[in-house]
Amino acid sequence: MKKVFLVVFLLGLLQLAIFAGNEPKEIACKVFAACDNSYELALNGKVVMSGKDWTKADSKLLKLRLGDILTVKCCDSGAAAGFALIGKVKNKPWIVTDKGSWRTYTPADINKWWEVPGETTPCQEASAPVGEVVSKKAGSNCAVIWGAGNPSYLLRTISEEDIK
Ligand SMILES: [Ca+2]
Repeated sequence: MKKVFLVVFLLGLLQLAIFAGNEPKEIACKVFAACDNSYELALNGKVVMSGKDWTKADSKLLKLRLGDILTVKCCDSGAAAGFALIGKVKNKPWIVTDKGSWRTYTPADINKWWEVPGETTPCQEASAPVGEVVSKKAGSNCAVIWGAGNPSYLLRTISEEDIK
């Protein structure tokens, strides 16, 4: 009888271990960002970074998981316009602004601009010196991107591809 209990106990432990293994892994990512001219960056709907000076890149350590959604509200106030971001993990570039993995969208409610509607479209590459500012601070390269309007709304999802 004691053996049965032991087996049940061990199976329970195994199940716990498997469950723990399925928890989305948390990745510590140091994010460098700046926008010409100002931005707010939200992680899953909560603003975690913002800046108003494109000549200085901001940096912050964010803990990201599979399925997390980064949304950015970018505002321009004339001349060049663009947003640049480099997220590094263990000092290597991990998520970086580019035309391929970032999208743009039009929020249904501008007061809840971080809520992404069903339809998103590809963002466009922009030309603004803010890219060099962020690249210099992070020590690696990135593209400068923009959406369709002003403000522009940008989106990056942490996908399976990022985690593997
Ligand atoms: Ca500008």
